[in-house]
Amino acid sequence: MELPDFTDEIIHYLKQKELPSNIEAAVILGSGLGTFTDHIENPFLVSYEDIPSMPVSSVEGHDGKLIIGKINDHPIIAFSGRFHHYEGFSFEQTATPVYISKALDVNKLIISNAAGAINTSFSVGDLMVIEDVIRNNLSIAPRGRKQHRYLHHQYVNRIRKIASDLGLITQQGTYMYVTGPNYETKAEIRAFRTMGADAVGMSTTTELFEAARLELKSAAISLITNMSTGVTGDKLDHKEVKATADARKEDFARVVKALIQKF
Ligand code: CYT
Repeated sequence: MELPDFTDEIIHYLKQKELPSNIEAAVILGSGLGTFTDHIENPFLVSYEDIPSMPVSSVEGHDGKLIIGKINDHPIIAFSGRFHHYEGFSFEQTATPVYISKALDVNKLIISNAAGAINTSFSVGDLMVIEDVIRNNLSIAPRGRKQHRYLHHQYVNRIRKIASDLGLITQQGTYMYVTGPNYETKAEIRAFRTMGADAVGMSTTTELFEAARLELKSAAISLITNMSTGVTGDKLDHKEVKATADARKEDFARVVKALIQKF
């Protein structure tokens, strides 16, 4: 399986660290959701800064480390701090955690993000299981033309069932990718709604495409941190995104932990 050249040094460095060989799942943590790492038992931490060729995120609410450890005896790797195209990273660089996961033979991936609701029946704090995506920039799948099945419908139902067994109601829907970094205009949100989008955000999509190409099984969950522009008339700011993530991070962690065991 072909990984981009810039990952060679990253993987070489990590392989010297004698990481466990049986890591079952990788978790990519979205804005404000980094505290999931507090749940990891016996954490072994590597700062992105210490890894040669590793991108380092500059966004508030994003840490810069990967953590290897266990969740209920399941070995996992978590990425706290992700990479956005609007920070100046190439689309390929934004998928770095996927390449690392593949190189470490991890075959399950759980992706999370903070997103704005376009669907007016959603509420702030909802968890939305992503069933499909819309790209506003069709160059984001870096390699090859093949259309992969990047999200399997039966997984969406299973993830929702796993959450509902915990007493948590989830939404499901289509995630609209925008490049950012600025929030969308009112007219854009109206347009995206007409296109069939339920939520909007600035990440996840390249990771999903690359994970599919590399044959990882993916689940993707959006935390609805705000209603998107024009839905309520409130002004958007990154503080609201972080406050909602703070209020909902424990339920998010419960779902991810259950997914690690059962997905
Ligand atoms: N919210 C968000 N748009 C939004 O409204 N978290 C990303 C993009």
